[in-house]
Amino acid sequence: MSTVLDNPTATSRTGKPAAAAAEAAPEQTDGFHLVIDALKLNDIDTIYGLPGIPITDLTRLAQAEGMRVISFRHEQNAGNAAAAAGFLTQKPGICLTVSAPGFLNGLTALANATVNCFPMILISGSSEREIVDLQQGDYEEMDQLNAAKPFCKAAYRVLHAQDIGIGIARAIRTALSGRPGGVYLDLPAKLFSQTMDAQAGRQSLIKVIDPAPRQIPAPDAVKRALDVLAGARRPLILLGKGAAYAQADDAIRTLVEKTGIPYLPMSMAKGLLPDTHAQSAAAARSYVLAEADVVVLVGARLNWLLSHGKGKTWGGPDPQKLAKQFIQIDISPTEADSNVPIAAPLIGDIGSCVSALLDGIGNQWKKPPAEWTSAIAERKDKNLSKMAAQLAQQASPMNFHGALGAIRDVVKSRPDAIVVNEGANTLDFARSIVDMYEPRKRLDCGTWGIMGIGMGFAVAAAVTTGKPVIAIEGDSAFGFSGMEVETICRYQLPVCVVVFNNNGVYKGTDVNPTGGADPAPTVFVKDARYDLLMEAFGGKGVVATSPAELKRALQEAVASGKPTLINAVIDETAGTESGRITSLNPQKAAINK
Ligand code: ADP
Ligand code: TZD
Repeated sequence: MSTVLDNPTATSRTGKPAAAAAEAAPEQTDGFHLVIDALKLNDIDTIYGLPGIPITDLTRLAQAEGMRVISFRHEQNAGNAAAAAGFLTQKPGICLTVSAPGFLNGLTALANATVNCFPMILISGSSEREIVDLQQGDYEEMDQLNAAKPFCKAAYRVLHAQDIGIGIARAIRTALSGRPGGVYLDLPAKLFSQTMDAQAGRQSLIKVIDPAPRQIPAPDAVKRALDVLAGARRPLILLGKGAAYAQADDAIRTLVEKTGIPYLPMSMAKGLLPDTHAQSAAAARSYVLAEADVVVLVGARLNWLLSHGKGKTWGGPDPQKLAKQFIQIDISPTEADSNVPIAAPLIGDIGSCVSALLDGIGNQWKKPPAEWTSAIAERKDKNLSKMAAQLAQQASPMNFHGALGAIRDVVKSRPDAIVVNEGANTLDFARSIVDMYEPRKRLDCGTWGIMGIGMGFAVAAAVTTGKPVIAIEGDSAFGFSGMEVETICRYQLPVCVVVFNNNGVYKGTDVNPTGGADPAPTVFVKDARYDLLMEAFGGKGVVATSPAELKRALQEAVASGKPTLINAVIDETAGTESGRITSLNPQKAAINK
């Protein structure tokens, strides 16, 4: 249900005192102002974008009207920022782009947001419909509405100023309700200068009421889930980024602690409970996935990141033969059975579902058998002490463990800092080494394993929270969005980028097999000075060659809140091809030439 704005406080758009303007002619508004007013009415206070025809004045006016406008160097980064803002705040992040090429640059981010279930709205200006539809060659001509459709939950276009309120309301509701995701909103150039009576304009705006309504699970589904769980001898709770997004932190923590069930966080669910929690089974991941007999999925999909719920990772070729059962809490009813049978789907929002389980459990719950929890503890201890030895390494140039050990210490002392992380080895090692202590403090390549989210996510994390941001970046990964260090400097954001510089994609040791002058495809300029990129824009650049140097530089950066880039010199032989997903690389066939 929605209400119209009936008591607005808008000022005259004519520039004349309101009373005089009213006498002269009825107060007017236009498409530009209606878009801004509609966003503000829905408590959206920030736009991530890149100006140009036809939206330049929209960015100027939005700033003039008190919105924060964060202007990027490439639309993909603005889009990634919007997506991360959506994940962190449960409000759709807004990305604003120009027509065709700007729109297409933003589209990857829109698709990535949708794949990751992050709410965002890509608003693009577009060329004139009459010309586009007859393919008469307009400036930046493209049928953007249709191009966007496969990459988002819905795509809408507004043709008349009086429909702007409806268009924005529909975009917000679609992005947030059910499974969150990306929405495209097409605003043709002509719309912005359309005028209408200001009072009628105000009344056309909609404040979206309850855009993500709670979805209460059915009592019989709750009972079924509890029955399955009660029969478990080796239960496991698996927390995904849906659980982090849901902001049901207390209920989730209570569920874990009250049941005593060991839990495993997916990478962006780290910190929902501190990684140092006694019930975390992260350091015994392979063991618990293979051995658990009942797994409660909380906002986590059984996709490639979880080996599709089958195979060796899960203890055998056919988990059904092992009588492994899944309980799946998800807002999307079609997620169940996507990869393996789900014994107990629990459909609803995570807060409501977890609360319903807690109500059903009452105070009678029997904690899991000690042989299960002590077997996990034993493996955890062994793996953690093995890791502690590796982390203590002080080799220079650094390896991944030495460098990440230093970062781990700094994050421990600043648990409020947000970690952004991308790369291959840099991602895989950081995910397991750097402990997180608070919810929604870790943002990474997510469901696609996409490179290029780094600086966009870092900007959004800093803008939405004001907290320090530590971006742990492979040198290849950093390159995808590296120019945004200028944006970070321009807005003076508390972001410290740590580039893991090992001279290439994965590592820096490949050679051209022909002996020709071209370097191998995975190799970069050796010993590049990424730190100077930050200095070019007035930020601080540091070279760190040892864990001690890296730790000191990072501590200083976080304490100062100043834009900093630490060029962390990593041994170019460290790391493996594709990090931990080498197995997904197609094998070269043994062909005789
Ligand atoms: P991960 O990559 O961490 O395993 P996924 O992105 O695969 O997590 O899964 C997130 C899941 O969470 C999606 O299936 C999505 O439908 C679900 N989800 C998102 N928000 C909510 C919510 N508020 N309540 C219930 N489920 C949610
Ligand atoms: N392009 C995009 C958009 N996403 C991708 N995932 C890739 C290309 C392929 N790719 C990976 O999957 S990881 C990676 C690429 C290019 C970079 C790995 O090198 P790095 O990290 O320097 O960032 P490490 O830590 O040195 O391995």
